[in-house]
Amino acid sequence: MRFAMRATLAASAAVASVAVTALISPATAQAAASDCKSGQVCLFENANYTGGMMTLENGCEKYLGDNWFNNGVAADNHTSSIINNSGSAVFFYNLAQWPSAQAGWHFGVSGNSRMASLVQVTGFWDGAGSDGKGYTINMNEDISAAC
Ligand SMILES: [Ca+2]
Ligand SMILES: [Ca+2]
Repeated sequence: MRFAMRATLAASAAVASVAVTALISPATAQAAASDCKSGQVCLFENANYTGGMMTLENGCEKYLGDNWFNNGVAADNHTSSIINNSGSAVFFYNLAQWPSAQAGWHFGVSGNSRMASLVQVTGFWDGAGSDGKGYTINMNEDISAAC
């Protein structure tokens, strides 16, 4: 009986330890630029490639409303820096492009390049009156799709 009690206590302690680790890890997860591997396109929660990180699968996420950084923070409207380690340009939009394309702002990040901040990017307007010209706009915390 005494042995059984001791075993139960040990098991409870182990479970509690796992639970605490699971709760703490996501909140303290800090990505770094080196976490974005060759070929990947990576969105970071904070400027300078810090905070949570997520990668684009197949180069596209036309709806970021159901995506999260690896620390549990919602990806939609929270991206603040980008690394594009793919060989192709990727475009980022202030409006979700799924289920249908939306007219709004977009900007591009060339293949094998990165942007440590999105506060001043060269954006293009896709809506009515689109003139094909680049404008300096603030896309920090304003990305809802990428492709
Ligand atoms: Ca998505
Ligand atoms: Ca952010």
